[in-house]
Amino acid sequence: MLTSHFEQLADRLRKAQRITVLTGAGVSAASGVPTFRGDGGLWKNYKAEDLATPEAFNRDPRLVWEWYDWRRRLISTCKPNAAHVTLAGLNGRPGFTLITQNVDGLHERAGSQDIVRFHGSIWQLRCVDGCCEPWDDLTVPLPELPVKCPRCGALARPGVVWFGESIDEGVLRRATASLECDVFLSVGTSSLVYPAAGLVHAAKQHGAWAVEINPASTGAAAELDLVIAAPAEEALPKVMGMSG
Ligand code: BJW
Repeated sequence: MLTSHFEQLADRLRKAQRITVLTGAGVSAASGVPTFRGDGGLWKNYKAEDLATPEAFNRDPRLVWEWYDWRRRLISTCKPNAAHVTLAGLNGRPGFTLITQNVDGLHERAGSQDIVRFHGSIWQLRCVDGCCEPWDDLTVPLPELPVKCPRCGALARPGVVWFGESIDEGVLRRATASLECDVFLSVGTSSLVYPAAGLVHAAKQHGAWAVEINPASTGAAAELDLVIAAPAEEALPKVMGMSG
């Protein structure tokens, strides 16, 4: 039964002119990057409102930076897995868009390009006063916390999207443009965090065939045409292998 699901998806992908893939934390789980929700998820041990909101950062920038510095160190020891590598293989295919909610940079390290980074990047920093353009900083551990802007000395912050913050306009525009697709594939996301979780619905309204790869049931269930209940690092190589 599962094999026929793989074949169905492979067949759709083979025939599709436009494919949009949305990834979430589950894609990096096999690399050792913790997910947010569920057993072992970050939100089991840490409160989002203490660490991933602008209010938390204003209250205690050092605490927030310590958490991000710990995550940067952890991620720096992780390597892309077969799911990242398989998606990187679609690089440059006309009509293909990769949207990721992940901030870990593992898609980039696997070779994916032109990624729509919906929630930013943990490897990008920016001045809270906006005196300069955001900059990349791969240093682990960061030498001084909280990090300061090298140009004006104000606080710097991680270039990620916290709860209550808007998605970058250019990012939202690119994501929205990709919703007019033949296949919308959601991989490794709980589909609980908006507006990312609304993308599958919007793609369906544009006539997309919507499919999910996730070992657990998610918030997108009602929207889906097909569910492949399997880990991304196993399912993606298998499906792409079948789609030729
Ligand atoms: C596997 C696997 C394997 C395991 N293979 N799978 C509409 C309705 C309700 C609420 C809202 C709404 N609109 C806005 C909101 C508020 C809020 C929100 O959505 N809250 C909900 C949680 C209730 N949204 C926002 O605040 C957003 N901003 C916004 O809407 O702006 C407008 C606005 C402006 C002003 C005021 C109010 C609104 C911003 C959301 C930003 C989210 N940020 C985070 C942190 C990023 C930085 C960081 O990493 O530190 O983004 S939270 C966290 O969740 C992170 C993730 O990208 C995001 C999604 O998580 P994801 O990827 O789905 O991970 P998990 O852990 O949830 O799921 C993992 C899945 O993998 C599971 O399903 C597993 O089964 C699966 N899995 N192993 C495949 N091997």
